[in-house]
Amino acid sequence: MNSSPQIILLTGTPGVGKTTVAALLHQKGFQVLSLNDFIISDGLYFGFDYIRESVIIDEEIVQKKLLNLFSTISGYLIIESHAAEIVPAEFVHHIIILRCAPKILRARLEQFRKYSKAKINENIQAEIMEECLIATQEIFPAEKIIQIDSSSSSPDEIAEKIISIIS
Ligand code: DAT
Repeated sequence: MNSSPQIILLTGTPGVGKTTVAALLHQKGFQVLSLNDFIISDGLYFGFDYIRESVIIDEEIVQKKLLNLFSTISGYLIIESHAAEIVPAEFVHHIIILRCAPKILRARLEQFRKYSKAKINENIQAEIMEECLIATQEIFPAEKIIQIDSSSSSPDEIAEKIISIIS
């Protein structure tokens, strides 16, 4: 099938709720891709950075594989990723950045993640410094970027907001 999917990027610092909201959107009938799962399952990385506790992504091959995938699908595709800037920009319809109050984010990361203290602090710092927002603003026009606060809305409310943005 020759097609041109419309990508909705769901991004934000780890712990803001991307996976949870993406799963709800999938339940509601949307096509969803976890970029991290895609990278791991297809081995699209050079190795593991033990200091930063994250995989070292082979961005070029990820982009090639994404373009292959995009040529086989149509309609909306929600891509959930911390590293939104890897996704070929010409397909991106909207970028949804989930945000979270640092105190709440810390509680989530301490409760649900097996991160070291250093990794938790790094993520809190990234949220305070708006790193995801700045990274997306460098690539995408302001009118495509929408921020949603995950500290004050439930995952279901956020999913519904995203659906209303798409429609
Ligand atoms: P991410 O995929 O961005 O790393 P997640 O979906 O795994 O984040 O969520 C981290 C934890 O926070 C998870 O245990 C569920 C909880 N959570 C997610 N969104 C929430 C929300 N809007 N309100 C309260 N808790 C939330």
